[in-house]
Amino acid sequence: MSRSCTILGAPVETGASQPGCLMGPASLRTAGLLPALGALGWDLRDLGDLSIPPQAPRTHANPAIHHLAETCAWIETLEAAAFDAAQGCDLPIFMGGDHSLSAGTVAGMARHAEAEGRPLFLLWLDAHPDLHGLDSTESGNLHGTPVAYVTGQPGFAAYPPLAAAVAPGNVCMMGIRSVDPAEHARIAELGIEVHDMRAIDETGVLPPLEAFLEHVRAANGMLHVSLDVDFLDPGIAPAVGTTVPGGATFREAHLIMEVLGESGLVSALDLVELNPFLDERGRTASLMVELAASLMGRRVLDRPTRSFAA
Ligand code: Z70
Ligand code: MN
Ligand code: MN
Ligand code: MN
Repeated sequence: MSRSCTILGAPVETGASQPGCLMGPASLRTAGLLPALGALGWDLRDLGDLSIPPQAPRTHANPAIHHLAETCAWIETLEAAAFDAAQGCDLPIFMGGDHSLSAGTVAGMARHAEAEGRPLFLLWLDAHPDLHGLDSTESGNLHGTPVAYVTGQPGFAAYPPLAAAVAPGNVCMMGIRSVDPAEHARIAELGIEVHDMRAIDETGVLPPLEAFLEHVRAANGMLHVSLDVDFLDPGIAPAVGTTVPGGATFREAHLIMEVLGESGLVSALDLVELNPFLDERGRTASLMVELAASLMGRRVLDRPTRSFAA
């Protein structure tokens, strides 16, 4: 029996500093995400792109915050859509859209995991930890807040109430290389596992990834993988509003995706922050599709099953 995958587009751009992520789902479709996964034997169901109705503006005590009403509407819509998708398939893929959408998708997956009596783990592949509260964000770009929200941090009274939180100890971040002071303090306070680029340069990606997967497996956990385009080096992935030098290489990123796929532990995938307006002849969209295919089982050669596979 082939495994099932639901594809959902979330054309969210209100959480970012500049427009363009709205076109992300269309660009991933044009780059061939569906045929690539279909060729790998997945039983695909395409639910199209979600939308929210127009919102009346909402203000916040932090005057930097913009598009609060839209962000909250997206979180509510995506939380419900992710919960439903996870009930109905083995592995939903959420095509963004900026990273604020993960506040909804991870929250919905956390509710799904809780209903299944299993813990949810979160692998955050990003240049940024996205750990701001509504009080601490200076840019007001709400794509900088999802990890703080889904781990149940205080200061989110203006966001929809969270049904189930992800334990901070179940979060692993890789590729981090741009951290604001408030985020730095929160990482220390929560003890979140962060493998910054310095650590990856020292050890490579495999040892920390295998240790984390072993932890997920031992807990019979579900794993949500959230891939921000800016995890990748801007030289190979220019289509992102916030380019940060020194990102993951093509080979590091593919290795991570292949090992994740072989683990059999991945329960959901976000593909976020693709801004097609900034792309060069579609190469970032194509790379994101190739990375998704690596996670979903594409291989150059057959390999023996990895020891930690469930
Ligand atoms: C910065 C802020 C961010 C993504 C940029 C950047 C946040 N910490 N997140 N790109 N995905 O504005 O809060
Ligand atoms: Mn499921
Ligand atoms: Mn991000
Ligand atoms: Mn980022």
